[in-house]
Amino acid sequence: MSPAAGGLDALAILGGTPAFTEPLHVGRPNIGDRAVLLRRIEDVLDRRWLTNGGRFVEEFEQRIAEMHGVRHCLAVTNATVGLQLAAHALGLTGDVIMPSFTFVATAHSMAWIGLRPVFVDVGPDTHTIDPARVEAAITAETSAILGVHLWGRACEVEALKATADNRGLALLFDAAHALGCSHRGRWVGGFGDAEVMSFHATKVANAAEGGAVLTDDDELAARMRVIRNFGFVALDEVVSLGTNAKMNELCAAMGLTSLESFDEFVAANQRNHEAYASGLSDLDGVELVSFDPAEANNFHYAVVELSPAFVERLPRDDLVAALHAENVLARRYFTPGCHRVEPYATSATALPVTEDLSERLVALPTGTAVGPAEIDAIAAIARRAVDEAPAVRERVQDVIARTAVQR
Ligand code: T4K
Repeated sequence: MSPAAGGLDALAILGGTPAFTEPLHVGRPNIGDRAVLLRRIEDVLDRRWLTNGGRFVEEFEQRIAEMHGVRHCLAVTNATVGLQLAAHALGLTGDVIMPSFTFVATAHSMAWIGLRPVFVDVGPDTHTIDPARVEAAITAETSAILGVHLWGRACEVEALKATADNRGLALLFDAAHALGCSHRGRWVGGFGDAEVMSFHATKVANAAEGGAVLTDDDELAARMRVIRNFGFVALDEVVSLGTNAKMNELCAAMGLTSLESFDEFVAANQRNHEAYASGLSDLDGVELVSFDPAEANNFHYAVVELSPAFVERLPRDDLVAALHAENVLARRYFTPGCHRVEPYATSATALPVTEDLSERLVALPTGTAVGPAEIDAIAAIARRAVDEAPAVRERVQDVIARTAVQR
């Protein structure tokens, strides 16, 4: 999609024409080779094997396991359920220490199965769980640490592993963002007891809905296989509590097709990342979240961090409002931290780094649905919004005041 003809006459929030005629989303799905996907769907229908351990699910699992050098991969309905499957199979009880600065699914997945999320702060530069805070939060009730490889940048896994080992805790990773990412030259997927990836439509490679649990632990994998399928070990033989966490063949068909284009998707993301870096380079106080060139990353999140001086001049939410008016549906990932949403907010303690970051980050559209022309236009909108910050702020305040009156 290209910017609307005529370019940016005036900011749309100030009465101009929106720069884009159609919305630009964060999380617009990447679509692989349609012909291949449709052939696979025909195949599923011809074989009349729609779910419960079909050929495509097995192939999908093998590809992911090979790609990340792990012994086991279990395809599941989504990452939220994948986290629950791993937590249940590990026999977790009581408290699970995790970052608040993450998508709410990390916390909800544990709370939904009766575990208590204990939120700790993240590092201001890493955006991932701070190992020192983890150590300080451990009590007799703690059974596990759940790290999140946010933006595909791996947690400080060595420090977390040392703590987990010393204190006898399980170690899980929410690797929803980390398909095809590495840490110190090792693929994500094999760290801790298990790692869980997401193949939701909005992820770099997708199965429409889907997830994958990766582990090198043979026994854990065997337990999870049983639990994933209602506790069955053989026909009519149930040996434990179980659930239905199985991925179906149609999702696996999409997932496999998507994985085949993974390199192409990453290349588009990387090209976009470079376009944002150069387009935003002359804007003071705007820093693109970067990736270590020594590691593999999927570049799936184009996130900018605004400096405190920037947000003083133009609050992050006002910049987002200006972008939305132009049909650029930037997102405030992840605002607020999980500890500030129910059911966790009532018992929340302050997490200064999380609260600060959650007011200064903006996720911008990337993926195969956008390219350098759109990104140039987005950068131009941001520059213009900064130049006209007082008017933008006033306009946002006006709208808020009018909305309050209407209520
Ligand atoms: N852990 C972490 C760290 C995660 O980020 C996530 C998911 C999970 C765990 C849980 O994984 P899953 O259980 O979902 O496998 C989206 C996604 O729904 C969510 O999966 C993702 N993280 C999160 C970061 O983003 P929302 O509510 O912010 O956005 P949503 O789903 O409404 O979609 C975003 C935009 O994408 C929309 O503006 C429209 C567009 N879109 C979306 C879909 C689904 C499309 O154009 N087409 C589509 O099919 O959560």
